[in-house]
Amino acid sequence: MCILYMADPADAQKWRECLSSMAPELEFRQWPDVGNPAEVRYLLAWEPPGNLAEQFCNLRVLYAAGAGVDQFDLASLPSQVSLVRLVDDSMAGIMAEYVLFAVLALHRDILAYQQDQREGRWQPRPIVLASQRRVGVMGLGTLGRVALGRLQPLGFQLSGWNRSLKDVPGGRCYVGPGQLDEFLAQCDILVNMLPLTPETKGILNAARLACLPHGAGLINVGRGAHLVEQDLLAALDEGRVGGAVLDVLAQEPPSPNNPFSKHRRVLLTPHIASDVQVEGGVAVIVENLRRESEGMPLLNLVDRSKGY
Ligand code: NDP
Ligand code: OXD
Repeated sequence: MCILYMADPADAQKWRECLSSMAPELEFRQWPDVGNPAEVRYLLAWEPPGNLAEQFCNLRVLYAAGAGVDQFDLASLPSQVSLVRLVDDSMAGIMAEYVLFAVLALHRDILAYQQDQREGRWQPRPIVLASQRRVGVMGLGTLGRVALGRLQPLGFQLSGWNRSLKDVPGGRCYVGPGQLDEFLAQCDILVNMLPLTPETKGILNAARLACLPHGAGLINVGRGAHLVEQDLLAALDEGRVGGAVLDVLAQEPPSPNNPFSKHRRVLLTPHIASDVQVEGGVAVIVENLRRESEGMPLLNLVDRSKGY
């Protein structure tokens, strides 16, 4: 029984060591040294090769090397292969750190102070209490719920928007497309933590941004394709959106003339809000070996009909 590693070669040794200590029954192989492809039962990849069924006739589980699975063509995955995300608590904690940082940066006008510093101004701005600031999170999944839990002690007014009803600490959960505009209208700072699916692609467009209170802040840690970048640029230029922290872009890395790169009201980071953690990922694989042997449903299984 073997697991074939096809993710970042730089991390292969860490995965090999952790798997051999936590799941010694699994033989570790690294692409392109496949050996006998019929022995490959598990595959760990950011993006797998095409025609999986023909290449690996006994493949049972495809482990996505991350939380998002939008890079996979779900329709072309063989039906007998389960797709599982390697997201865990530590990955959610790392994401929550980034969200806290970005919310606080927008809350305390840090982008404007950075610009003041560059231009030689010493100009205090009025302080808004956290209790007067409304922070809304779109997507209350594994990552969104942890971020909300970490924001709560800071005293913000919290809300969430999700497909199904979820608990929002101290605040309201808005549900489904019918309550989206109402949700947006009360977000002084909006955090996008949705998965990218046909339903959520382009969800942050001119019409939705226009629902936000004037001067609201936007944080995008989901995927670049959630945002219609031209629409955000227009909203920033008109002051309808006051500032944005973007960890993801439609094109990564951005071209040198990307208009956000030098925008005074935008903070860009190179898709580092979180990342898969080897120990946590291996713990998911180990738990799933147990579940598989007991005929139980797998942990972090992607629902292909929903796309996440
Ligand atoms: P989950 O699958 O655990 O959660 C997704 C949540 O979004 C669910 O609560 C789901 O609702 C909700 N949702 C999905 N579609 C819709 C919709 N159409 N309308 C309303 N709500 C919807 O995902 P994670 O929390 O683990 O990850 C979220 C995303 O974060 C990833 O897909 C990835 O794109 C991104 N990411 C970014 C990283 C970065 O470094 N920038 C790192 C890791 C992840 P329901 O509960 O009802 O199913
Ligand atoms: C992920 C990511 O989805 O790093 O895991 O973006």
